[in-house]
Amino acid sequence: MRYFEDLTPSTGAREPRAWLRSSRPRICLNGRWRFKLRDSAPDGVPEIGPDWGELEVPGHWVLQGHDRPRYTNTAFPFPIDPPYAPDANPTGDHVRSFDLPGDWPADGAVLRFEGVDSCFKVWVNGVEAGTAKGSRLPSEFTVGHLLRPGRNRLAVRVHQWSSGSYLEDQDMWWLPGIFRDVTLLARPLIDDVFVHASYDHVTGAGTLRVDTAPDAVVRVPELGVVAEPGAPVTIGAVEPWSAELPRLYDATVEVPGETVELRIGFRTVRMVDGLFTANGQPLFFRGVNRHEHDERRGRAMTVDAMREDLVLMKQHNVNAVRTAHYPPHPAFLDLCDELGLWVIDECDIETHGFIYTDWRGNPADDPDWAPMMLDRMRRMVERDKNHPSVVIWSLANESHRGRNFGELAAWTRQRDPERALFYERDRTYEFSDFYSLMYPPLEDLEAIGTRTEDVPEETAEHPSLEARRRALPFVLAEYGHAMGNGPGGLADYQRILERYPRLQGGFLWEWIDHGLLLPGATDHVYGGDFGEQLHGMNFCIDGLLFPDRTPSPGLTEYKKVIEPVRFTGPDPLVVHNYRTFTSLDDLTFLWTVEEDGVEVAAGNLTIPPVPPGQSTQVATPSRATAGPPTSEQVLTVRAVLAKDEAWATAGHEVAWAQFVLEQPAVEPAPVAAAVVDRGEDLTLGGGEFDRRTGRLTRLFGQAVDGPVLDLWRAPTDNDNGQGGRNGVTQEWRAAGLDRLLHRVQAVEVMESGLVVRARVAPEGLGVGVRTMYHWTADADALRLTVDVQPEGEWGGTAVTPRCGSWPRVGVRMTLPRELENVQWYGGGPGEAYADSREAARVGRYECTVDELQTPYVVPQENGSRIDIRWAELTDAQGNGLRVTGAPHFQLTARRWTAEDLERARHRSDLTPREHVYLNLDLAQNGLGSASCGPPATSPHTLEVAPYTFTLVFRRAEA
Ligand code: IPT
Repeated sequence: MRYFEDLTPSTGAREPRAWLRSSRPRICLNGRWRFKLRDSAPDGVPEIGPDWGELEVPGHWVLQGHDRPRYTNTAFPFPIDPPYAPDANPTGDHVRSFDLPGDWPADGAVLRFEGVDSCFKVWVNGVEAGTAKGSRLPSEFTVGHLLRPGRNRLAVRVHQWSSGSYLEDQDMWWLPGIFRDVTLLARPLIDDVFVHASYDHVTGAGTLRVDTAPDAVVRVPELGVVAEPGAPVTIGAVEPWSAELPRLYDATVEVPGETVELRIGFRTVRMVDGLFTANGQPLFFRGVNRHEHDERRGRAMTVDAMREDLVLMKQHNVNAVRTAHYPPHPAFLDLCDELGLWVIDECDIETHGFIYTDWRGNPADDPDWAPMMLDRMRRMVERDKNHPSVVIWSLANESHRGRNFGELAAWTRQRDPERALFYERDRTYEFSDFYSLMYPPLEDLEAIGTRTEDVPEETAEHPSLEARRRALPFVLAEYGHAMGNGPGGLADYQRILERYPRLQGGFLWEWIDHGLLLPGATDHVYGGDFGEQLHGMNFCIDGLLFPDRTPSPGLTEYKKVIEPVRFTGPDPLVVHNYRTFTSLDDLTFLWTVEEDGVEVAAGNLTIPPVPPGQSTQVATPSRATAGPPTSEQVLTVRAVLAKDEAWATAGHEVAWAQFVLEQPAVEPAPVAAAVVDRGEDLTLGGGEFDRRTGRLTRLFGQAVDGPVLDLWRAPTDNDNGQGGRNGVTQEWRAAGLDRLLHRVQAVEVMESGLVVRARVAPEGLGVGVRTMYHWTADADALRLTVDVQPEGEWGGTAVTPRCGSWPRVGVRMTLPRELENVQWYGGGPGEAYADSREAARVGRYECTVDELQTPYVVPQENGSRIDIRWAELTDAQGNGLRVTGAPHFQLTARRWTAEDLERARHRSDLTPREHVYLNLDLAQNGLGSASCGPPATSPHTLEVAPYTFTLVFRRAEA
């Protein structure tokens, strides 16, 4: 059997050990390598030929012009024929030379690969040094005896498919290559270091034990520690490490000829009474699942991009990361130690594609595969064992049940009893310290919180396993599928997560969109863009960041929902500290009072010390007004950083809240002006109407068309559901909402104004909406009240399904393209929807129509602003229209129609038309998370029901 298909994890590789910063000489072998791609695995030693090109290492050849990247979600892009690879097995030969300096130590050398996808063989000066599998894990080979003075030649043959691929079916692009660093190290004298640094939260003492070379000296200068390996040292008082206060102590481990530099964090994690604790306190994860992704470099991440990820997480109140679904580049964990995040480090194991054999042959349950799996667990634990940020080892993702996990768990518990274990997919949770699920509906989460959840089938007949499972704390491994526009419902999840102690938080799916920008391209690609038959479409475009790392509205919403400081009020105004370990001393509290969005008073709030978990009452700032309120008065309170932190500068906002202090009296109805009948058209106040259609043709001098009732929106990924399941789009289309026609029944000139009666209904069906547009006017305002009455069989018939909700209820109209500047007073600055609106704060905003668009990789409904009191659309001279709502309305404006948006598959498919298309909505349906989870639920759904709303149009003038 060929080495890339056998079940040997590696040949010639050294024992796994910690990732260390050593003073021993090293040579970085990243850079330009010679490269040749073959379509199947060749024999013999790679030899550079005239047809060889060059390749950047670390990198993926498929992102550098050779072959193509491939995306599947669960399906293996090769037959399920373990452990074999198809003959068509893209194989990249990489060759480079390097010079050994004259002073290179003569006592040996180690060649280290941080990550090669998926299997490789390495030669030094034409002699084989070894082979390895395990893409996201390091491999080291002893090569001193193969080196020669001066010029040396290194050759690496990388096979895209191997037996290892059956363990690497994560939902992501298949990206072969040497994608992490390659280094030549002088033979380590300190082979390994295992730091055990615990913290006693009762006494405040730290205990340090460092297992390493017997002749080494361990030093922690700041603590005056000079210790021997293996001997525990107690330090009377240390500052503990936590994600909130990531205190690190510099340390060294020294032998003659080598110094290893470490950063030690003292912390103790433990299960106490069924809860996962650190330093004596139960933890609560406000987490994200993070894949390594760069729009151009794939998983060949730069340290800058890693830091950017973590800075953005910290800035958005995220305190935990699950390294979905493999160990990250080791530098990432260093940064987690430094910046402060709790980490679930996940092993590079996922056998998801075996769902298509109904799990027949699943490696996780086949003892022949145990060595390959255990090898991966060992390489992760040994590499990452010195990071205080890593508090939980995850055995794998989505690999069903399997006895091999018993072996992984047993080995890990013995090797590192100081951390917890996690595995979500085995419903007995036999090998996990946590109960966990993905994407449960709210009711299920509530039941888990109260320990009243159903007994899983798998433990039904095993009372002791079931009792164990039921006593476990719960962590949401994945929820809130951020595909396209969404997720919705985060505030609802958070409310339940925070209510029950058993629920220790969760990890949103997922951090970043996996959209790729290929060389020369301007639009991101996803599955199917190369005409592949088998692909996962845009299912991995489901991040809180766009592919270029710009935060999406979903991340802004998450930041608000998980704020570590909360305010309730306005009277009494109470500040709550939701942190676990730290007070609020690092924050400054500010307030403003605005009248109709204009600041009229501001100041600082003085807050007494608030210990973690506590709250305090403060005086409500206000600005007294005499007489009945004539404007809306809003109090905003904010908590901002008092000084610079490693991840943000002073003034960075951590938390905020708003309270409406006063509401103005309702605007009186305008004195009725009379309709002027001019035959073909009618005039009422500032409006000119087409007599036949009852639609406006001019509005305060602007050429317009509409408004007409609109119920449709370009479906979002979450509207569509997963493979048609849970989605609402199907129901909406079945009810014909995507093909509504209008029939004007009457245009009636009344004393009170103009009444247009219409029926809006889909082709082919009997359902419809009786719509009445009632127009009245006075000298400067034109007022429209829209009355909507569903009629017919919305509840379904024997042959048509029920339609329970509408995408939107509102009106649509077209405006001149020049009205491209938007100003509004209401929710902002970003988009918001019924179940994703926590981050929208009331204020005055302005931007262009183009800036209103949220650039989802796959075009879909986006950009809606919520709670709008008034909005203006004006041209460059400041002339245009002003709209006021009663009640508040939602607004979208774009240069294309909802239908254009719906048809587009990529952003470049959207071409601006000659008009601005304006939607003024009473409401839209919530977003939900049904692309992989539950749909929007009441009260965020827009029921099929009668509705009435009013819009007032005025002239906007410069
Ligand atoms: C879950 C996977 O763990 C994750 O990798 C991703 O595919 C996610 O779904 C959807 O984007 S598995 C699913 C069966 C819940």
